[in-house]
Amino acid sequence: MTSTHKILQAGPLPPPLASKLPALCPVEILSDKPDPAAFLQRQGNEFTVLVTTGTQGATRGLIDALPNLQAICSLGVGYDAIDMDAVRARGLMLSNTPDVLNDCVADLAMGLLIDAVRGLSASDRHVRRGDWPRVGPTSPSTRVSGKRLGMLGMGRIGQVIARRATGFDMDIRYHTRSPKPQLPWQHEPSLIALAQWCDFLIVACPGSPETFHLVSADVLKALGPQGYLVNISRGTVVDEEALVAALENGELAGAGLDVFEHEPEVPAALIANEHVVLLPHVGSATRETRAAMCGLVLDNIRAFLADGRLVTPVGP
Ligand code: 8YV
Repeated sequence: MTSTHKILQAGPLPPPLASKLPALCPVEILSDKPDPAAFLQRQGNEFTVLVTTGTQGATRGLIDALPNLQAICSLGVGYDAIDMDAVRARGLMLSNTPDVLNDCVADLAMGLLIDAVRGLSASDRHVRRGDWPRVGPTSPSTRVSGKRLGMLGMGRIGQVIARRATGFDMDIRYHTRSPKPQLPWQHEPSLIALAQWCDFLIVACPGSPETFHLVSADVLKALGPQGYLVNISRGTVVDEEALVAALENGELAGAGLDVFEHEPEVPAALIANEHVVLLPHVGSATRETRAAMCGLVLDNIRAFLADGRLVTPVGP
């Protein structure tokens, strides 16, 4: 390992990762600096590696402030918060943490679906409020097994969700830009048609300018008053204002959301809605998966420091 490298850690990282960085090469933590902008101006040219997360990201401003940057190693599979134009323009290497989180994110998607459709969290609140002995159990909910599942996105995580849904005897179709003929599920070229067909729509596509607000007011209308939306990908894929309106107008039955357009801010109208299950972006947040993600970030940094390559590079 060469001593010419220096890591800039953008912000807080899980301890299994943060604690191991200093053994690799010198590290500075940007978010700990009293005046991060002044720090970057003074010392930005010292850093060759930026370690960040899918949610912390890396703005063009940050990348521009690091003139000797060579590699960005990010914790998380999604890299929509990293300015890809700046990455390409500078010819930077970028790694993410794919695959190791597929199972836990898929588990959470099924959990959100069952919770929203069967009203688990709402029923839990009912019992805790003491309503059971006073007014009886909650009203019957909606069946999950055997229903029609529409998948928006059918990448690595989407395929694991679809396999889980197969175990619930669901009929599955998916919408992606191009069909994946090797998969056993039917491709639907129109998202509106998919939403019209399905009972439940699960969003599992990456966040990007191309997927921004793909789940529009029209898509929600097509999903309809008996339909449920689940989002475990990025809040930006769903027009959140349209979602709030659809839920309030009874144009949608409910939703299970792990991600939000302006997270960690969650609209008050969603918080007040009994038909919505809200989670604080915890899809990959199990000890086992976070350990695997941290391990993969470390593997990428080690490989880069040793011979200038990444283990899980993003892009060509
Ligand atoms: C992480 C994620 O919570 O992998 C992703 O894209 O959104 C999550 O697994 C996040 O990246 C860590 O900050």
